[in-house]
Amino acid sequence: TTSQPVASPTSAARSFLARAGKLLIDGRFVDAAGGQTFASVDPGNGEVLAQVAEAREHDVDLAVAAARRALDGPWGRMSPSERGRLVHRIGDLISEHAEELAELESLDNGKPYTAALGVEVPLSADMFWYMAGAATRLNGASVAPSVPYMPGQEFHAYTVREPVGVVGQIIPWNVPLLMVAWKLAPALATGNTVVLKPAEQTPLTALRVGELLHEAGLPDGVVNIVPGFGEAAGAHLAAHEGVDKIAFTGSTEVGKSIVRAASGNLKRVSLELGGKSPNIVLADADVDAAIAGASLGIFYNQGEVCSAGSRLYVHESQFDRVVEGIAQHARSIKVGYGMDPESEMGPVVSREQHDRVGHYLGLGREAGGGATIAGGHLMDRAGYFVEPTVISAPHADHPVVREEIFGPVLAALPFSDLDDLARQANDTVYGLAAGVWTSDLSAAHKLARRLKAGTVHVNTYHVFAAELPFGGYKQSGWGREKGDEVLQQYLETKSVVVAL
Ligand code: TXE
Repeated sequence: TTSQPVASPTSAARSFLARAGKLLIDGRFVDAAGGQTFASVDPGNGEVLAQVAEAREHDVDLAVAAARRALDGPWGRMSPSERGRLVHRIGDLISEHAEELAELESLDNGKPYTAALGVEVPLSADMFWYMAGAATRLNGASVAPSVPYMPGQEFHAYTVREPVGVVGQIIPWNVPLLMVAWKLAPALATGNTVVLKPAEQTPLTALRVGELLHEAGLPDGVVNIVPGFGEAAGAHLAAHEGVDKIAFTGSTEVGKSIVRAASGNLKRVSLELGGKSPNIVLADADVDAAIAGASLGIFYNQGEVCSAGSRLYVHESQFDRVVEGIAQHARSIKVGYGMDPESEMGPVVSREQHDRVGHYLGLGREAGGGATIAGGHLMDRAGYFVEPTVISAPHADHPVVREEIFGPVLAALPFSDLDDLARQANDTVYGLAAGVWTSDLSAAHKLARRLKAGTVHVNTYHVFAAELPFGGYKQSGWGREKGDEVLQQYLETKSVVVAL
C-alpha cells in the first residue's frame, strides 16, 4: 500500500476548489439564503477540500421557482434539434474537461483518479451524447380510435409526448459525476427543467458541471443545483408541491421515505436503490475469467456500487480454486490515495461508511463456520481505507450475505444444484444485477431468464453503456435509467382526438 499523495491537483482543479462553494439557482452561483455552509472532505486524508453553501428549505423553494419559470422561457420554445445539440455540447465539454473533472471526483469521493478518468468521465460524456439523439425522436403515434357509441363519426387521433415539467433529482456519492449524467441527460433531452441535489459527501463535480452547462448555453434556471443534506434539502425537494417528478438514487430506506414524501402531490417517482447482486460461477466456467470478473464486480470503486456482485456462488467443484483466486487478487490490490496513479483502490467515502463497513467486517470475523480468506480489517492509517476482503460465508442467512455492505467485501458460498441455485440467488429483497460465468450457452440463457434482476451479465460484469436500461426488480427500485426506457420517466403522453 502507498500512503502519500504523489500527485497534487492541477491548477484547473485547484482554482475550482477556491471558487466552488455556491448554489446554482436561476443561472447564478449564490450563497445559501441563511449563509450556512458545510465542509466537503477528502476521504483519503480527512482534510477539508472546500466549504460549500448548504441549501435549506428556502433555497430549494427559490430553485424550484426558477425551474418553473424556465419551463416557459427560451427553453420551452427551443426546437428539439437545438435542444439535442445543446445536450451534445454538454457531453463535449465534459470530455474536454476530463482531467479536471476526474481530479475533483477523486479528491471528493476518494476513488482512484485513473478510474474516474478512464471509466466514469467517458461514460458521463457518452450519456449526454447518446441522449442528445433522443431529443429529436420523441415521436408520438397516430391512432385509429373505435368509438361504438358515436356511429358514423370518423376521427383523427394522435399522441404527443411532453416533458413532465419540474424534476427534482437526488443523487448519491459513489459515482457522483456519472449520477449527474444519468439524471440530467434524459431530463434535458426530453425538455424538463431540474433541481438537482448532489450528495452532501460529494458536491464538487456536480457544481463544476453547473458551470459547464452555462458554457454550453443552457438558459438560466433550466438546471439548478442545491448541495445540502438529505433530511433538509432532500426531504423538502421530495415533498415539494412545485415539483412534478422526483428521481432518486440512494439507499432503499431513504427510497421508501421519498415515496411517502412524494405522495403529497402524487409527483411521479423513479427510484434506483440498493442491491446485493449474485455473481454465479458454474462448474464449466473459464475460471481465470471468472476470477478476474468477480474481482472487478466486487472491488471496482471500493465496492461502492449499487450493482456490485457482492454475493458469490461457486459450484462446489471449483469453490476453493475460485475463492482463493479472488483472495489472491484482493491481497494484490494497491490500496492508496486516489490521486496516486499507482492506486487501484481508494478509501471509502466517509467516516460513517468506514464504520458501517467495519461493522460487517467484524461480523464476518466473528462468525463461526465461515472464514475471512483475505483482508477483513479497516486499515490503520489516516483516511477511510478498508482491506479488500473475501469471506467464505458461514451460511446463507448471515448478514454479510443478506445485507448491502457497500464496501470491498465479498461473501462467497458454494452450491451443488443448479435449480436450487436460482432460488438462492433470488432469495433477497433486492434485484438490481447478477452475473453468470459459464461456457454453456443454454445454461447461461436459462439462468438469465430465472434471475430476478434488472441486468444479467454473462461472462462479464459492470457494463454500464448508455444504451442499456438499468434499474431494479423488487426493492432495488422503480423504473429504468439509460437506454430508451428512461425517456418515458421524463415524459407525459397526451392523446389528441379530432372529430372529422
Ligand atoms: O445513503 P442515502 P447513505 C446505500 C449503501 C450505503 C447506504 C447508506 O448501502 O451504505 O445506502 O448510504 C439523500 N430525503 N446506498 O446514507 O442516505 C442524501 O442527501 C431526501 C446505495 O449515504 O440514501 C443523498 O443525496 N433525500 C446507493 C442521497 O439521498 C435524502 C448509493 C443518498 O443518500 C434523505 C448510496 C431524505 N430523507 C447509498 N436522506 C445506490 N443505489 O447506488 C438522505 N437523502
